[in-house]
Amino acid sequence: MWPPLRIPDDPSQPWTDYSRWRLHNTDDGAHLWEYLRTDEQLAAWPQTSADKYWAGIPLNLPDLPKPATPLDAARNGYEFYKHLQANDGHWAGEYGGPMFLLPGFVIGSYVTGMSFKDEERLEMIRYIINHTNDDGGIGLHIEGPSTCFGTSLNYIAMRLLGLPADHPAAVRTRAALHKMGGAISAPSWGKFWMSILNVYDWEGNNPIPAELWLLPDWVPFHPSRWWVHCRIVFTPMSYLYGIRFTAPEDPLILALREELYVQPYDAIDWPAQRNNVWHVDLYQPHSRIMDFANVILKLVEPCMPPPVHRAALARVYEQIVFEDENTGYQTIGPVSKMMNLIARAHVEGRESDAYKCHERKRQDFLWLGKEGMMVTGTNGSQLWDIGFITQALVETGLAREPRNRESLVRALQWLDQCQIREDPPHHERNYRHRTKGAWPFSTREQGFTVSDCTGEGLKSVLYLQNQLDFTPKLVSEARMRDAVDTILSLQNADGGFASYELVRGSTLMELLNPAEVFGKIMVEYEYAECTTSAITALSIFRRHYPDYRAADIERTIRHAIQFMHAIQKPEGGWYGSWGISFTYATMFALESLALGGETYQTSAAARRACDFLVGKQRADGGWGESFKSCELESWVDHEHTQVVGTCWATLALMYAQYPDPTPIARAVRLVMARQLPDGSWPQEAIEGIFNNSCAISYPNFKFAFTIWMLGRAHGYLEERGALGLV
Ligand code: LAN
Repeated sequence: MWPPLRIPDDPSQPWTDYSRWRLHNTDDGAHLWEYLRTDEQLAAWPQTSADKYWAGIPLNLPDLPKPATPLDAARNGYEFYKHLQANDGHWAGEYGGPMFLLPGFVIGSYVTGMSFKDEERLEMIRYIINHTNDDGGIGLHIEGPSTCFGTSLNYIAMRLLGLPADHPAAVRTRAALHKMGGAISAPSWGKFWMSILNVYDWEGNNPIPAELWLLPDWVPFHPSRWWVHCRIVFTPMSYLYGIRFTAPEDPLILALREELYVQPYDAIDWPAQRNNVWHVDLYQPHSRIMDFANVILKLVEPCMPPPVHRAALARVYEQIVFEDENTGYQTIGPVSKMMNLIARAHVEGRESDAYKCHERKRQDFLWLGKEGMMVTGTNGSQLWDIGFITQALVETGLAREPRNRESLVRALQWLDQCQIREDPPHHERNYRHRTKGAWPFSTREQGFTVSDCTGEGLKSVLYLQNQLDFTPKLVSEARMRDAVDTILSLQNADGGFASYELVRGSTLMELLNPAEVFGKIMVEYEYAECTTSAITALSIFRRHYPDYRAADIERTIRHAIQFMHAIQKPEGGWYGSWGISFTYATMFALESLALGGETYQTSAAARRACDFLVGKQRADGGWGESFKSCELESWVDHEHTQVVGTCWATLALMYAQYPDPTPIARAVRLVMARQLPDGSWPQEAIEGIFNNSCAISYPNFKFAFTIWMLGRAHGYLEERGALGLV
């Protein structure tokens, strides 16, 4: 148990001294929030504008001249955004949203004997309280309705972190949990974490068989064929299930057993809970095959010869070590990180190097926001954010303005160090796709190829190096070719691109999706966004380097465009899986089609897409789409118009050279009207999504896409003599 904390009263105000928090960016772009305890430290390390911005401390910048044109507004936007650029050239940013990550961090730390600083504990509790819904429960993500998953795990997290059971916030959340019938009906990942903590019996879990890793690789449902996130989470899960890891009882664990349920702990019929999931949590119910497989697996489990089980655990453990070593101990994301840590601490002990490396890397996922401290979806979205803003600046012409040049050179330096130069150390044996030449989503150390991050990284470098005359040429042509080779290696047979790897298994595998709360997690799928990024990156690359693998590039682009045509929805839009949703993907799709010569005038598909978007424009000139579009895979309006969504839709229309400037001018007016006098835009609704159901924040989008849209709209309207419409 961690030492008691003194809990302040009002969670709407910081519980620590926010003037003492600093964001430390390491050389390779990792984000570490530090709390300065001494006055000497404070004097030596002043708070930057970025520290203040993300912590919600007003920057008190002077008002900028009122913009007369869209380009002025874009320029003001970048004047503000430059204040947030780190010295090393990238833009840090909050990457929160999911509410199931922090509890894993807390439980994993608790059971392995790692603590947090008191300031971190206080701000984590405050974060949870601030993201508690009015009914006392907590959702899958910050904008979602209360679920048993969110409520039970965050209740546990608050209690472990030091919130007393009789604190009003604990009382309220416990009451909400009891209204759902208690923690028994948490979905499988909730059951898993609670079993680790010894507050849920392992008998209440469906089997998680490590033995699957003993099957030969060619078996269609071998774990190496699963979506990389699913595989990397399943691996340590199967290990910890296989050894039935259970934290030793202590008074807090015993108290939680009383608090989490409406019936006495010992009276719970655990096997009867395996398929018991609270209805709000259930996004993807089990298939019959899944239920049947679970019954069979449960029957054969006791018959498994111990040497086979031991061999399976040894094989799984090897994969865990490979993953840790390939990623500098952060693993692909925060869920697997804590599971790997528990396994490594169990086998190698608390004095081991693995334990210490894991402890150090835990910090990369803790982010201080204005509502408290959260755990982020990855160790940041560094590459993704720098990719969009740099392309926006070059396309709008702002990059060439002398006031912005230095900032762009720094951005290029950051992009240069972020490219991955080699394949991972454990490449084949860890079933990894090549990484040489790729750009990752966050940092080079995290080290996973993502198809569209490679596309955006390459495009940014091409824009900065080949389209501007004042930048150093840091990324050699050979390294750009490596990136192209990686992109080309990622096209699937029907022309589409998936997220991290080639599609390795059948979509029928989704019938075995055990997670209940997420859709589309079992195998890779091809995505509109990933496919378009490959098309645009390759198209721009060949403009500058027409000789390199010209035939391969031509074939790949053509095939990818065919794929985009095939997945266009009958209504005209494209479904977006990572941003919300049709507005997001349709923007990328129309950009790609335009690069292949398809615009409103020349292509029925582009026309249909534009008409679809124009049909969704609201009376105020903007667009607003809800994350529910992603759950339902069909358009759902947001209650409010959204600046970021408006920019996506407007960019889409401009890519397609929509002939009537009126909708574009109306959108520009709306986005300009929402700009604050210091050049920034206020945060609106959440922008991103994953696995159909979980929203995730991209707060830097409100700078990149506004600047991009306004700057391009200026040129578009000017060309058509329509600037006067704004
Ligand atoms: C991300 C974030 C980035 C995102 C894009 C680059 C935007 C996308 O175009 C490709 C897929 C990718 C890389 C992606 C995949 C899934 C992630 C890693 C996330 C949405 C961030 C968090 C999420 C991860 C799965 C969260 C942990 C949850 C599990 C179900 C394991």
